[in-house]
Amino acid sequence: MNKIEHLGIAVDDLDKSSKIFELLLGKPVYKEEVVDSEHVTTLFFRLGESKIELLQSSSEQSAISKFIAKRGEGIHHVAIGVDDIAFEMNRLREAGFSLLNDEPQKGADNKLICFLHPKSTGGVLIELCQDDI
Ligand code: CMX
Repeated sequence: MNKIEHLGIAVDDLDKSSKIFELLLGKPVYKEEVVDSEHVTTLFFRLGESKIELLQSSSEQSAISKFIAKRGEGIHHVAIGVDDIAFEMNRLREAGFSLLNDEPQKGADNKLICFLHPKSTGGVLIELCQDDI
């Protein structure tokens, strides 16, 4: 595990929230991506070695839609960069964490990803991310 790769923030309205974060961070969005498999549209800001990802739901089935209905807008997940996602998934599974995927999945921003259930991590949704190159 090598860094906080990004913080994911669930928002109702990407246009409105991207203006707030552009003003806050003093820089523009560098990437917008629709992730059909997750039913979300995402925007990314660079922040040193890390990023901030804004996530807006594109369907009522999405995890973001459910999260906002229950908890409102705000920090949704912490993504940790890893060198070897298969190794970390095995290590965490053996340590008793609850992984939401058996195999790494393709995620936004050219990453291989795996989520850990927040019930096994003290209430924080954790995403593992490895560069998919
Ligand atoms: N952070 C912390 N807790 C969370 C959470 C989150 N992001 N999302 C849900 N929870 C909590 C809920 O509050 C609830 O707790 P209580 O039982 O105490 O009320 C519990 O987890 C179960 O929540 P739920 O609303 O019933 O939701 P589900 O169990 O259906 O799903 C989860 C929860 C984490 C399994 C699901 O959101 C998931 O699969 N997430 C991974 C995928 C994802 O988040 N995709 C969007 C981002 C994609 C991207 O980054 O590109």
